[in-house]
Amino acid sequence: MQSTLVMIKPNGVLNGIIGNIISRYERSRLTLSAIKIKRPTEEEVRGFYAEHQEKPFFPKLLKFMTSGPVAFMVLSGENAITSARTINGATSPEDAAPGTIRYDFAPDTTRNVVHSSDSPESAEREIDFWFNDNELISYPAISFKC
Ligand code: FUP
Repeated sequence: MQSTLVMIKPNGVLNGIIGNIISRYERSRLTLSAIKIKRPTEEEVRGFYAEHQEKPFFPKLLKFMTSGPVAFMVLSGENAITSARTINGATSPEDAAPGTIRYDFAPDTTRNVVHSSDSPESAEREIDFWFNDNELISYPAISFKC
């Protein structure tokens, strides 16, 4: 069992596709261990995306990520990190495969609708960044076999 940090970015929340996005993860047998919605502060976004602070696209990313509410969640299941990233699609929507979230909804790379952790080390750091241990719960995977 693995966990990953997923964010539905402001354009996903404001355009009412939280349910659509969560359904995709659930259909891949990922379960929600935690979820909350809040508008991140500039300081939080700078800390979260510290590795990108010096990149030319950072000011645009910072403005976008602080522009509205973000849905933060921890998804758990077999290969949760790879599964969530496959469902999301490539970072740039032009490279995203048909059927992925970013192919379907992302207007450009900055506003690419979702984030999910790229490694077990990032997942640990990112989950810890947005959640306290007592906000996480684990339960058996869904089988959908009734
Ligand atoms: P990802 O792992 O898919 O979230 O992608 P990165 O960590 O490479 O990038 C983090 C965020 O920076 C992306 F979600 C969007 C933004 N970004 C840009 O705006 N332009 C770029 O050229 C690369 C990333």
